[in-house]
Amino acid sequence: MIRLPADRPAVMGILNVTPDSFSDGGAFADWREAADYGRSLAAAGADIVDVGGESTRPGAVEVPVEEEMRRVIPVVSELASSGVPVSIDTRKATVAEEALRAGAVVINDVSGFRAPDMVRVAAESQATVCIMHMKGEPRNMQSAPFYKDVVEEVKGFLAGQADLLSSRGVRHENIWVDPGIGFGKRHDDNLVLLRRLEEISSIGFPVLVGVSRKSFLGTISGEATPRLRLGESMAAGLYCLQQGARILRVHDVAATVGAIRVWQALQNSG
Ligand code: HH2
Repeated sequence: MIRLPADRPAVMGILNVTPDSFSDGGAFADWREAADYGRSLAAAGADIVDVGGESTRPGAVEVPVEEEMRRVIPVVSELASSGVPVSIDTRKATVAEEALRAGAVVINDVSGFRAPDMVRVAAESQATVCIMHMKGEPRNMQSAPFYKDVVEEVKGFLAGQADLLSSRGVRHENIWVDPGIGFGKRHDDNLVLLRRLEEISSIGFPVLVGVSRKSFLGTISGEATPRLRLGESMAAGLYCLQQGARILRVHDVAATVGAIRVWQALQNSG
């Protein structure tokens, strides 16, 4: 488990150990390089480093469990032994279990703990869990998603999964929720979710949001290259904080930490 800072939002730095992630796939030659990068994210101010070995970009196919383990476990283990708080970004219970054994303290499941095995692993551990909403699976999630009221549906799902995990013994303070920006959402669904983020906070758990470099930002600004969406990512991240988000999941840690400091100084001035 991990405790959030009481006096400021937290930053989760993204470490993708994948050949095909949408903005930074294939960046590392081996696990040592990936771990060095993770340490640099912590040095830049990340409170948590989120290690993922399977891309969840729209259309991505599932990675076999052995391959995902081979990618992430040495990195998790190395970072944890350097004292970096690690989150494991996985949909597979076996990977989550092994990552916890290697020292991870957060399970970030983009499937929102829909798999009974994932619920079991969470319940048997002391880990913090991040429940994310996704409609469908990465391979089909962007084919005609539809909601009557996206906020109500996402909120209902997150509250239901939080209840399920609580009933199995996961402590309230170890649960975070995430609306899953870009996961089975149309452009306007993403915008509405961010505008009404306070309604998601109202279910009583810290809200984590991942907007960094995502394609809805490119749709707004016209920037087609994900890693050039820094300004877009900062603007959206600060907007989320204004709407009550407690944790930002980002690629650009140093820029985000600086932006948060300025935002907070302005909030607290006068
Ligand atoms: N977004 C991505 C992956 N994991 N986890 C949470 N809790 N929230 C998110 O919004 C989220 C997430 C997708 O981004 P990224 O890891 O950069 O890309 P990819 O899935 O292609 O590896």
